[in-house]
Amino acid sequence: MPAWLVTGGAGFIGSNFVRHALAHSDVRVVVLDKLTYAGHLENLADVADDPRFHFVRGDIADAASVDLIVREHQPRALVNFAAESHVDRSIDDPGAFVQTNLVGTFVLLEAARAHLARLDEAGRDAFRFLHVSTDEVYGSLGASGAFHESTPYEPNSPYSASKAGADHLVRAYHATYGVPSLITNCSNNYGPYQYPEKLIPLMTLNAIEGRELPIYGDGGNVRDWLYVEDHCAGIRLALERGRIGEKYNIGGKNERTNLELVDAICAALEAAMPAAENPALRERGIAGYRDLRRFVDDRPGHDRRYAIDAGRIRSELGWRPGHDLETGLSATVRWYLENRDWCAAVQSDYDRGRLGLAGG
Ligand code: NAD
Ligand code: TDX
Repeated sequence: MPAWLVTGGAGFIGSNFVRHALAHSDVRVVVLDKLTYAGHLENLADVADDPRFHFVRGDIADAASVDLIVREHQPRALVNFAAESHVDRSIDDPGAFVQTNLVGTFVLLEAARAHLARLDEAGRDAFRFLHVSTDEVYGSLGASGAFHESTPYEPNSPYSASKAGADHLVRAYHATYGVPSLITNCSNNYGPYQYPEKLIPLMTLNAIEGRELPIYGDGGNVRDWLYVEDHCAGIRLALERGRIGEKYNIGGKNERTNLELVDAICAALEAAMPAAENPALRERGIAGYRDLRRFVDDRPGHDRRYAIDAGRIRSELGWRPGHDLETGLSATVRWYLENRDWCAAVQSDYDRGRLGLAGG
């Protein structure tokens, strides 16, 4: 049975992808993850006993460990999710982003090149390197238009610059060394197991606890939201049927301003746990979740709008998102309500305080 080496598989999207891959493909899944603040074995608890699942703790920027894992597991595919992923943290500590996102991807590409050189022709034909990237590499949009695969890269944060650099390395290793690679560029994901530093879980948990909902700037910044399972399905399609050397944009055409999204979270929470029955609000005389909203200092370099044109993956690979934002958001809010132990476990060193003002 072929193996897929999934880096960053203990994080939000990676762990959802591991579940998706084990359910939908006849493969072994080997996860390589450093278990940073964002990576947790709890995210993989339900697949831990699957004989097709194997976990290795390690750093993608450590060439010796990566080489060892590749030699031992002889992967048919390497899917790279491992990254420092939070824009606000990249403003406070950009070095970690360059190290993991750029140097780490370089180390993986070198390992793939060495692996390919050891394979026979059939093995080389079958191998794929899929690099999971983001729409943030394209920069910021005005009021209209959408990112296409041919949109020039104009990253604005240390996070997106490090992801853009990694994308360029992946492209160069295909052009120069023939590494059979693909890149996916996806919009904002949401769903279960997302670390509570990101907008949707942060707002959900703050609201449940009756804490303020910090909206950066005027709340008019637009993001294009996609349920994580739909992203995972797109990645698997690209891996199994995508054209080598191509990029595929993935997004669900769910543009919302941050203010609209926070209001939708409040509405979903009101349906699942009415504010009137929530002691955290009742004790403070707060009537509704929306009353917790506060406008706070903007994020430095805050991209105004993202929107994805996913025409290529739709027409070439038949990808379609299976979740609309309203049902996906309700399911996500319920998941956070029902998984408070998980929330407490992953936030042992984090209090949801403001990050990312160092550049301001
Ligand atoms: P995440 O922060 O939840 O998870 C990242 C995972 O990578 C964690 O398990 C962490 O332990 C691991 N990791 C970090 N540094 C590592 C290293 N040096 N070696 C090995 N493992 C390491 O991130 P996520 O939101 O799941 O994002 C996964 C990928 O998808 C990232 O590459 C990100 O750029 C990309 N992406 C994310 C989104 C989104 O909305 N979250 C959208 C598009 C693309
Ligand atoms: O407390 C907050 N208040 C707020 O207004 C937080 C955490 C965020 N925001 C705003 C900033 C953004 O406009 O909400 C929007 C979403 O913020 P994040 O959840 O931090 O996501 P974003 O910066 O858009 O990046 C995300 O999508 C693309 C992921 O974190 C990246 O990994 C991915 O590449």
